[in-house]
Amino acid sequence: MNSMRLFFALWPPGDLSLALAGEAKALARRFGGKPARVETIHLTLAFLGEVDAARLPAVVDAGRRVDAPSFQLVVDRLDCWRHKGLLWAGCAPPPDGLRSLVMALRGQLRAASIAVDAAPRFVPHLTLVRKAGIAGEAVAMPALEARSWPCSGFVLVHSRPAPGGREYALLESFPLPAPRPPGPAEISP
Ligand code: 2AM
Repeated sequence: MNSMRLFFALWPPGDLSLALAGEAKALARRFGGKPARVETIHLTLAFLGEVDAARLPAVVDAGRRVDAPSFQLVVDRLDCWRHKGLLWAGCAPPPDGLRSLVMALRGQLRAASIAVDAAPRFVPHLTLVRKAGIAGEAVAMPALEARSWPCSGFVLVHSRPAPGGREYALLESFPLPAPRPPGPAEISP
């Protein structure tokens, strides 16, 4: 099988990626590990893993069928998974718009019989450092300046092996429309 490692993600705008790459370097200086490169920083919505390349059109089609509005994220916290040596940025709490998007996307993938590698609980995160030396003791995470991120689209990404790790090629973008204004029945007097 000619396979491709694929995932759907939110890709931050350039200024946010730059700011988060700066945070990643500072965290790696403090805790050790490998900081994420600016061009790789993202928030995964659904990880498909290895997919037969012949299924790519069906994957793209599932993305196009997603019916969910744009929303605003505020990236405002740093956290870690000590057992994985992973430091990440996230938002507390994740907005409803993000949850709706993930549910709509996963629903379309399910309908197309495209398998998703899903953790029991979806924890939206942007990985900043891998292989950090944080296994042993409790880690006091530094504060993170809150930054807003208008999410008006998501992308399908091809993860390919590269000399320094992996590189990500954006295969397709899927715009998210502005939220619909409330209908007459929803307007309170
Ligand atoms: P991570 O940053 O927490 O490792 C590409 O690998 C993206 O897919 C990363 O954001 C990664 O999350 C995510 N992902 C989710 N499940 C994965 C899995 N089983 N293997 C590799 N990456 C996974």
